[in-house]
Amino acid sequence: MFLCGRYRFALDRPLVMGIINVTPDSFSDGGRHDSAAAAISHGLRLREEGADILDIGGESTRPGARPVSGQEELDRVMPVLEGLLHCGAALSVDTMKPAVMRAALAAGADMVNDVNAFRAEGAVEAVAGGESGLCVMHMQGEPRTMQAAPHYGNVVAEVCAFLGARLAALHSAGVARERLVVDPGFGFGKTLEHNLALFKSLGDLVDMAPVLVGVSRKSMLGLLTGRDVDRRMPASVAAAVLAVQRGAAILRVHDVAETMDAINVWQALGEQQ
Ligand code: HH2
Repeated sequence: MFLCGRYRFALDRPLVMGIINVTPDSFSDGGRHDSAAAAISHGLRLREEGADILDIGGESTRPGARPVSGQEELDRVMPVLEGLLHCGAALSVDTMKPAVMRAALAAGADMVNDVNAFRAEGAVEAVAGGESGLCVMHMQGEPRTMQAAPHYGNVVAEVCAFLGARLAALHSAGVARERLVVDPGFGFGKTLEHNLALFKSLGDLVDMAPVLVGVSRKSMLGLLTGRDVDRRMPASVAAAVLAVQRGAAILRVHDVAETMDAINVWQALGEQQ
């Protein structure tokens, strides 16, 4: 079971988290939904297409991205959160900032997705109370510089150890296990080889907590296919199905309808075997 604010997901089927970037500079859809009205109508469309969770982000984490101030992030995220509050999907806020976490939870957000794994001062305290879902992601370095020279001795062991330590920190702050999901953080301080090793070892993470996978339209798929970002949907859908096969519980995707179709077909054909 995954406890996610107003929602309790049984995890008897993969969940789809649709991405809403309210940013001018996100790598694949930057600038497309940067007015609140556009972001809200995009969210409603993703919900109609079947998204279980909508992930609202007001700061791009693409390699080299410029950090934004807390106020700027709040101004981007809060109107969208309020506009989608009763759309029928759980609402997640993608943020590294404790002040944004607190404001979003107070306004009714169901989940906090922190690519920094709640390491900022005050982040654990900001989310410890209540019943919100929490995504704990691995990142080496910080977005501005993380792709400069990623290095690991053993990437899978190091990512597992990091996530285990962050889960322990959250448990000891009183966070129930049912609230937590982990994410190896594809593309966050990782080369293609690191990403491939982690993808092949998703099964190692599944024992720790439900696993969220975010590979949608990312550059690792560009490297594998030679496609520009606006032509990576088929590769993203293929990777989503493989992630589910390896035990992923939640898929963070831009293309909700296509991902839902692929999962439904995979499940129906799989059940016939
Ligand atoms: N990837 C991105 C942002 N947030 N959160 C989790 N848990 N896992 C991910 O893999 C992940 C994430 C980057 O993708 P996107 O939101 O499309 O772009 P940007 O950060 O440029 O807004």
